[in-house]
Amino acid sequence: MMKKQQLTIALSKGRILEETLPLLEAANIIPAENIFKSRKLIFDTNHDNIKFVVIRATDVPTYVEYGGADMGIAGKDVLMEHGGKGLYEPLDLEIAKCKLMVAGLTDALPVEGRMRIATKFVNIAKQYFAQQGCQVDIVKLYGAMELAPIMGLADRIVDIVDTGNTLRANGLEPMDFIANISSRLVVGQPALKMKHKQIQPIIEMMSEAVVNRREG
Ligand code: PRT
Ligand code: MG
Repeated sequence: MMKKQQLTIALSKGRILEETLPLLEAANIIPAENIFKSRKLIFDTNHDNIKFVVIRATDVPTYVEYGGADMGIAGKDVLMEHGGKGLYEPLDLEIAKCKLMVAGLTDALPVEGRMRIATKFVNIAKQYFAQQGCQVDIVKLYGAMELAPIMGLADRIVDIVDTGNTLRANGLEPMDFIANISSRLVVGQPALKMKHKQIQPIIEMMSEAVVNRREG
């Protein structure tokens, strides 16, 4: 019998990890130790040929694109911002759902001339406003986007909104909808070719788990 190939799955640490593990478990892939209680970056699983790497959400598409991991799980926001080059996206996991929105101060007036947009999603914002035929200047921030309009750094922000509580708590409101977001399973181009036999049943089992969860 042919030896099983090594398979590395990149997981986003942070808020989506907790919802990710049950879906992997449904595909019978279970970490060998508690990921939340460890400072390790690489985790063994119940399969001696499958490993997890647990990294920043924004680094997941990069790892998978360059073959540093064979497949990964990341938010659609992160995948859109990355651009999706070299990534195949076979499955919507329907977890960590939220929306990408344009937001601004409550009762903000329409802006005369070029708007200034603060966001960590620079590529998404560029593309969105270009589609709207709207000339904007984009300011890259790494967090707490809500602060930017309050401090006069920007007219609007592009950010993730779930309940809207964070916006409201800071005197902002959602204005324009950009996209619905959920987490996706991604597979890299090289793995898709070389490890298809190994990956296909995993996708199928996870897909079943997504349906069961939906119909739960
Ligand atoms: O924290 P780090 O810089 O490492 O990366 P990250 O912020 O991208 O990771 P993490 O773990 O915070 O989020 C991972 C993914 O979760 C995102 O890429 C989204 O796909 C998804 N997700 C789902 C969310 C939310 N819901 C969410 N509510 N990500 C962020 N938020 C934040 C949002 O930025 C805002 O500050 O929650 C706030 C808004 O929530 P409401 O309920 O107040 O509207
Ligand atoms: Mg975060």
